[in-house]
Amino acid sequence: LRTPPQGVPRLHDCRLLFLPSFRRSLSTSPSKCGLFGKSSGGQEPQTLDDVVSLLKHGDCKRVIVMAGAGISTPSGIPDFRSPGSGLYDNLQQYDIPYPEAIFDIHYFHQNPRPFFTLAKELYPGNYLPNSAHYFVRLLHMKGLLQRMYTQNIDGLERLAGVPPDKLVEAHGTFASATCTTCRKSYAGEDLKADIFADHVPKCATCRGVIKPDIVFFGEELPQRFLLFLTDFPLADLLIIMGTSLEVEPFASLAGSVRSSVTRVLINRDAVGPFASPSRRFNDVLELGDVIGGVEKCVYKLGWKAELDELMAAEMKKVH
Ligand code: CNA
Repeated sequence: LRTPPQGVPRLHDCRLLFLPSFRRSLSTSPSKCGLFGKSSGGQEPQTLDDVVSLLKHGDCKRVIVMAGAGISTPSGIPDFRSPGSGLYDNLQQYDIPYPEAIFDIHYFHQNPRPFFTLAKELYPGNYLPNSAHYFVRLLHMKGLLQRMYTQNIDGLERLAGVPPDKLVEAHGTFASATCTTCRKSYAGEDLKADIFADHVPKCATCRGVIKPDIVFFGEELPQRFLLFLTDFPLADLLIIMGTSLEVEPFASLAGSVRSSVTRVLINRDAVGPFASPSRRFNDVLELGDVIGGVEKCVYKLGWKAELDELMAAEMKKVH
């Protein structure tokens, strides 16, 4: 594989890192050849209407979606950092020394129990996808999705029918697991009974602890993450939903689309480059609830009936 594109310094290190505060230094200079607001003579900042028009008129056909825990809070899964409801404000029961310890590989080797207590809570099967997940499926059905990069480990993208080849589960998955001692592979299902019985799953061969293939702080991201090297330079629209952009190297992906490419943030608050002076002139912020933002977009695109139909059909399958 080639070296990462220039100006994306953090992406050469594919270990999971937490950035306590936003201090990125990417080259996100204002676009010189941007697709600025067509409705206003080409000089005004872009709006959601401009993005809708790009999609409707076939000007964007390689859409990349980046997502985080905020797309799954409407499904009932807490995120990390939302004040009050986020996991980091509710970890007292896990008796851990600092919040990130729950996903810290060094801490896990000393004491895997807190992680497995949380794993029981987050385990796929307990929750259903919502319209944010199905919106991405719809982008795929319309032939517009280049790839979805998700930090989520809840499996809701898969459940919503985003095909595996269109998905990069950047922080891993519960679908498979590996013995931390002998590296024997397991299917995620093999661990389920132990996790639900509050037992730490142990390897049948060596009795080592089996860890779901979730990427912990300090661990390498999956090989598939390297698809960003070819995906991001090709992208013609980037939609970012429900993430604080505080975890590297994922967060730096936001800076690796071409500067002429519109980036849309659908999130409760402005984050990452959208909250910094390096915000691009053609960035679009849709602040508020992610479901509201997605539904507004879907409505403007004229896809509402299709999304409703898709969700109704999928809900029938699971009930
Ligand atoms: P985060 O740091 O907790 O940030 C979530 C972001 O989403 C924040 O900016 C919130 O304001 C925003 N948000 C939350 N709910 C909504 C909503 N309803 N509408 C709009 N915005 C909302 O989470 P990130 O994903 O950025 O951090 C990456 C971590 C979180 C990854 O390593 C994940 O594995 C991990 N995580 C995943 C899950 C999951 O799989 N569902 C749950 C909790 C944590």
